[in-house]
Amino acid sequence: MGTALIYDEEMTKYKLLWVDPVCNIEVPERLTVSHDALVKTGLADRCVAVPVREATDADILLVHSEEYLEAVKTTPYMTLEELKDFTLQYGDVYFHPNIYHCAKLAAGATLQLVDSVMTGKVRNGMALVRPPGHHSMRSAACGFCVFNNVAIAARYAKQKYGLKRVLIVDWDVHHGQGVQYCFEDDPSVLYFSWHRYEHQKFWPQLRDSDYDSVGKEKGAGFNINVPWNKVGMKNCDYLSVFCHVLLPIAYEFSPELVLVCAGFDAAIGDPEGEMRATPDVFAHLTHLLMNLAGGKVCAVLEGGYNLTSLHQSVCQTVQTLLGDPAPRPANLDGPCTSALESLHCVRAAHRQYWSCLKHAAELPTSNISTKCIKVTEGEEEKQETGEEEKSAEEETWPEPPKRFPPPVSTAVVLPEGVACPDGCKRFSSSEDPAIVDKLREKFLPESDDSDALTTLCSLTGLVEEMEKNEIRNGLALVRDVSMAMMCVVQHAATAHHDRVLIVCVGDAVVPSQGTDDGKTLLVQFSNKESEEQKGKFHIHVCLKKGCSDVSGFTQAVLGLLLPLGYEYDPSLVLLVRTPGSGLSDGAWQQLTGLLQGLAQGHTLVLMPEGEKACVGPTASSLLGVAAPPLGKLHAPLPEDVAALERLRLGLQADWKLLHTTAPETGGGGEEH
Ligand code: Q9C
Ligand code: ZN
Repeated sequence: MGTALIYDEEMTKYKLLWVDPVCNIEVPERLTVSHDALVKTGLADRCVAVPVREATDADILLVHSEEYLEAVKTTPYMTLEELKDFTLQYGDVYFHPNIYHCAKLAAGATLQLVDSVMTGKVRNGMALVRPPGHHSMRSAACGFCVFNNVAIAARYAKQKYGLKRVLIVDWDVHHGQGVQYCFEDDPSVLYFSWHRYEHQKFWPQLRDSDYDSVGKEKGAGFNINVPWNKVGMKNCDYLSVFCHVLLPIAYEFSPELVLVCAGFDAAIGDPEGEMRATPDVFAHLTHLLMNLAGGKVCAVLEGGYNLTSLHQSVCQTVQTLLGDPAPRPANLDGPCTSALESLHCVRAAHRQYWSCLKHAAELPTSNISTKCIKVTEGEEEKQETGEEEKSAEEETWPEPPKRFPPPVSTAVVLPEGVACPDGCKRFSSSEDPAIVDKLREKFLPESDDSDALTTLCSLTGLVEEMEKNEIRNGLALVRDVSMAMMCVVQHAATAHHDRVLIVCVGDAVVPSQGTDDGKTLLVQFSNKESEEQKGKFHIHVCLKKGCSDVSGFTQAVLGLLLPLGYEYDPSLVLLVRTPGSGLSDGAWQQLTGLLQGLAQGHTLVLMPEGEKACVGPTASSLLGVAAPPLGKLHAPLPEDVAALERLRLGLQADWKLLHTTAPETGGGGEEH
């Protein structure tokens, strides 16, 4: 199952015809550079090309008023003066004789994408469109947008495929107020947006864009706004909001389809956003959504005005949709104070609606509220740092490194008699006698179990192949998981793996030796009440029913394991399942899928021989098949939520990505 790419050159055939410094950034080249980059990198060739179509009147009327549609219909016949006049009634938008045609194609392209994904023709996809859509409202063009492509698509998907829950993730740097207004009272469409806000000083300067616009009536809780009150937000700020707000709520919601308002003006170098996230962050944002809705993710271009960061970000997004492993996340040095203030406010505003946030801190006292306008009348405060402030467009950053998917995706080490799952490769390493002797001496001194020795030997070989990027990930059924784990950890250190993240599901005797020097980070999930925390690198997550409560487990994975994993940035993930872990296949597949955003997808899974039935589901997740949806999650056990919160608080001193509130300094002024 492939990835759709929807594009038509026709959508480059309109442009600004008069002088307007507000609109001159929205140029046809936005589309051509993006598409050219996909062609040059060979990514376009790997996608399924799906043709665009014109949205019909009926499609457009799903969101827009008849009067507005009829008015737009007359624009192709207008003179230049009439177009200018027509434009004047709206804000930050321009018309052109061909824009109506392009707007129909942009909406139609989005619907073609939804159809391709919903009918199973492809797994996911991206539509490269102009004009964008998320600012346009029922009866108004706005912010370069004419028809609300994604809003139309959400209504269309609900109507045509009977969907009950659609998630819209708007990672464009502007607030998609058009989408918010469309679904404000509708609990079947969950809308999430982060946006440059600056205490309402940034366009579109709406009170409605703040964190306390949570939706109305039945839709209360289904509108999530994350206002950025400072510019310069980085990868860490974005990932933190995904881990601590979007993902927990999205998993609880359990969408049947994910639509992304995929603007790239939140990336570094963009003159509108003035943020500092690098293009590779979009690989991670995309990856983190790909296990929702059974992988049904439709990304639709919105903004993005720095042509370089735009095409780099588009490539990162498409390459991830295609299933290539994400690059290692770099420099996650902790969210900034302003981002933490926003995070705190959003979580507080939503805690009454989502059980995953039940224990979130209450709204901060007014002095750190994001509403507090710290800027003095008129001029922006400018901290004189001596260093000249760079304008966004002068910003430079290295080109994201090329991503090479290893020749082998998934290697398996299985006992004879256990079939090799489709798409995987059976792995056995040539048995170098010197290595075999060492392994025997260390791990099997007084046994002559040659099968066990062969398995250990294969595991060490597998670790080396992953380090060389010849193999992406692997899976092994072993007799003694603890011993295999020990063997892999010891070998990884000699095979140049700088850091190994060990995720252990269930009770096992885990090696505590060597987990205090930072070369390994051990996170263990079980129902065994643990003694005190054993230090920064040995973390025990205790859940009352172990891993059998899917809600509690999911919450622990999203709010604890993922941020720890991202901040630790391992070069290898060792995922260990112990006998009788109680974890359902679905939750296990989610875990396996999510962890592959780390370590360039280098995950080695160890399972006990008794769990043969789990080989198939695990292999499928390792191969990049989306995990099946977990269904709407019920509230986790209150004691688990409380325990997780305590654990998170206790670990905050060591792990910055676990913070969800700003330090109480009274003002929260310091920045980056
Ligand atoms: N500098 C999209 O990204 N102008 N639209 C703002 C403040 C409007 C952006 C002026 C920007 C519209 C789809
Ligand atoms: Zn934008």
